[in-house]
Amino acid sequence: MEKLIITAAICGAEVTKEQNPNVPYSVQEIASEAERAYKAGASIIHLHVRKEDGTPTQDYEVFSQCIKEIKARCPNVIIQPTTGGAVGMSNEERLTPIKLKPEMASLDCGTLNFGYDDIFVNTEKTIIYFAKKMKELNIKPEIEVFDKGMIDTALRVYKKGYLIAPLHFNFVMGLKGGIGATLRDLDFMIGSIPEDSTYTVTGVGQSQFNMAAMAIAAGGNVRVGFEDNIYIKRGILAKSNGELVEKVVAMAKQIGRDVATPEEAREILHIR
Ligand code: KMH
Ligand code: ZN
Repeated sequence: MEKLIITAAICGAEVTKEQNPNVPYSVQEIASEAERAYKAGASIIHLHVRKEDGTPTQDYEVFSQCIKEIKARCPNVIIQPTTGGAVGMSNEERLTPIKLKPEMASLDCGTLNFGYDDIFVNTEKTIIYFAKKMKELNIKPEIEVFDKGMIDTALRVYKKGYLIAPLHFNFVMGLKGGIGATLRDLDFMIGSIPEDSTYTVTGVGQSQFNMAAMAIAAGGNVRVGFEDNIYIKRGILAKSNGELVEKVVAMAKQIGRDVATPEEAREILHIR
């Protein structure tokens, strides 16, 4: 089995300090959380940024400062800025961080009800626009799919020539509005992607570690972090993203799966 790539989604756009005081907002807090996750074994940092008051932003300067600070503290880590941003942002706003030419960026491949009362809009035209820009800048997209139909959309976009194989998917599972978080759902998603693809599994909320266990055993990769889950176990808030990553590393060790360094992750994901 390939080594396990762990992604830490350290901050997200929606989660707040009111929910867990350890959620980072400032550049220094974000960089410290990235460092904790990296030291625990994360090779990819999925990056959202905030204004000082916690409001999500896609501001070029804030991304630039965070990336600089993370690079200084986490040599060689893969930084994957979001192009999803937060619900309601414009396409141009969402695309801002790719101007910094990161190695990777997220590429959301469909529209869905997002939680209880939001709609996260990604038309096929938008997806192609984003994919084209990433291809031009040689940025490896992490194809974010919240449901099976989004895999089909991504494959259509690939067939039109806007994505380069092997594709890398992130199955985001257990979000209200998207696919569930069960073994049957995961098996369906894995069986729906091309054989040469790689994939990461993100279990949202309570399903985070169940889904991580399934992904580790199946040979997939894992994303954890405050963006998706703020608890280390039921009812106990996580002290840091590092603590969440440590738990995944321990789970992998239990079944004898080694964890990839950033350089090994680049090789597995064909990042050139
Ligand atoms: N905040 C969500 C609306 C991504 O990073 O690409 C979108 C999101 C996905 O988090
Ligand atoms: Zn995100």
